[in-house]
Amino acid sequence: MGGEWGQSAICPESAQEWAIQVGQHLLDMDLGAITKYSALHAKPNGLILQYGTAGFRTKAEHLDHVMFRMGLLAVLRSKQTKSTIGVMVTASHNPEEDNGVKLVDPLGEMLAPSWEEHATCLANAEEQDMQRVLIDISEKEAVNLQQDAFVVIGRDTRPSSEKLSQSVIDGVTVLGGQFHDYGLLTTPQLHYMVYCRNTGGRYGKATIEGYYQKLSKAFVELTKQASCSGDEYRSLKVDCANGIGALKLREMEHYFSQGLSVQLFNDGSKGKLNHLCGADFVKSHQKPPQGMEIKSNERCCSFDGDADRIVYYYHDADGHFHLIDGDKIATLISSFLKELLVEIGESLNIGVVQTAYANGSSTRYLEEVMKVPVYCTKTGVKHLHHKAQEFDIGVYFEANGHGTALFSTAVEMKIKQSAEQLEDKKRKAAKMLENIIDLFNQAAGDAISDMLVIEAILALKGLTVQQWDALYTDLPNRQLKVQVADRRVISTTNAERQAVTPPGLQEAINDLVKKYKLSRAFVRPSGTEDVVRVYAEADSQESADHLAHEVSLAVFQLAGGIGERPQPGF
Ligand code: NG1
Ligand code: ZN
Repeated sequence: MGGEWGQSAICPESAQEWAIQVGQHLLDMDLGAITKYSALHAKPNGLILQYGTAGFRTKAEHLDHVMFRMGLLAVLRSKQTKSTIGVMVTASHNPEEDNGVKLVDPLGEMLAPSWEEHATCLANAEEQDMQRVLIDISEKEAVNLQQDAFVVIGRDTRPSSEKLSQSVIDGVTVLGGQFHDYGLLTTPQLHYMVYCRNTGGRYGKATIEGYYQKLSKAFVELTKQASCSGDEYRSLKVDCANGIGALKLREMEHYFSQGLSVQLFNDGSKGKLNHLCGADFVKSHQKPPQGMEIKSNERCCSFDGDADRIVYYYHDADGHFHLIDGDKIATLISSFLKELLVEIGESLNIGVVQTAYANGSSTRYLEEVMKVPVYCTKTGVKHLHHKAQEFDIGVYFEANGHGTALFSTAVEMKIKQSAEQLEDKKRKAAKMLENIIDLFNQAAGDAISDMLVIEAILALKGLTVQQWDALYTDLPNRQLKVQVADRRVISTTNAERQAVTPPGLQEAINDLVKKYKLSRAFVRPSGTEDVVRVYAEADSQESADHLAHEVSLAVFQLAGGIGERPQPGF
């Protein structure tokens, strides 16, 4: 920490007196130091932010105080859980000028909901209320302030990230926490580190080398068993969104090169982060990224800016673009896992978890053809992750390509035993499953890990990208955004598939949906942007587009639209 002491808004001595009245143990926080350092990371006047679906996200220049305060909060959470807590500085697929921060809980999971509220409270506290809010949180959560705290920090490649992660470190140190700064990491790598550290190394080594080795070993073992070889299965074009994924994939590629050769595009050497490239661009525009030349039937994929999402795509012989999104990834993975279980002779329960954005065809295919139960949760990976934990094997994916598979401890042990005890074919299948389990990042959706899982499955099954795509045909769909004065006027139920307020909106949507075949539509306030999202699907692209437009108009009229009325055409 450097620089001059700033002018503090509250006199440290009087704050100290007040704290003594509140409770003796509070003296364990150096309130004077907090006030002084906090003033060096002052909150801009009037700025209100909310800990949303993926932490805080906004323009980077507004985030210095939030970073400092999340450093403080991470220490309290670490003391409370007696575990290592992670702090990731990233704004994922948002434009380069934005940034964000999220906390990672002990098992690599997203922060617990009650602490999300504390995060919002702390981030919005005026300078003079900071101490009171910290004390409040400590009391509510019965934090033992004498407990040691350890925080690990990672950041993406945004120009603003290094300085902002230094502000997190300032927050950690002022509350007496210890830390390890991993520097540049993908978001899922930070989740992995947290998970490793809190499970005594059983999950893996908490180093970047440990991550590369664990995943690559499993991948190479798997692909050795693939009977199909040749370039078709062994090369892949990867659009890295000009982000951290490029750096980490480049570091890692020599570990797995005997199983797969990757060609990197948008590797950050020229273009801007997430600009006209990356998984979010490809999924929402349903077209290939700029900066990548695609020959027909070549297998390609895109990561997002912090490499926790992945989508695949290809051009067919007629030059048509085909997107393979998170739903089809979940289908490939769950089908493969189910087949392996049948081969091993184990009847374990597999469930697939999706959100309302999952294409209707994928849900139908999983339920009716694959006979796999499917569950729908609210948007945001924490909801999917928790639901997936209820199964022996839970596969979860958002349509946008964020997802992974979770295996219960009992399953992991059972499969390990089977791999040692069973004979021949069954043993081979159990070994395969053992390696697949190691290849997944069970702490969070991970573009690198998912890419290797998918590549291994395609090689083992001898599937081309077209054959994979042909599992089912997506229903045409359209996603739109509507600007409203206050998006909180929209509340939803039934995993966000129905609007409860404002009055009349759901009825209007129901009437519109009735006009089209195989149709479905829903609206919800975004958790990461100040917009209302509209989703529609129908039997043709034209119908999906019309329906989405009509629903947007209904939102605009009934939920306080601002600016220009939504126009047809995209
Ligand atoms: P919001 O802005 O709440 O729709 C978006 C994605 C989520 C999730 C978060 C976090 C869609 C429709 N929404 O959330 O799935 O990935 O960002 O990054 O894709
Ligand atoms: Zn991301």
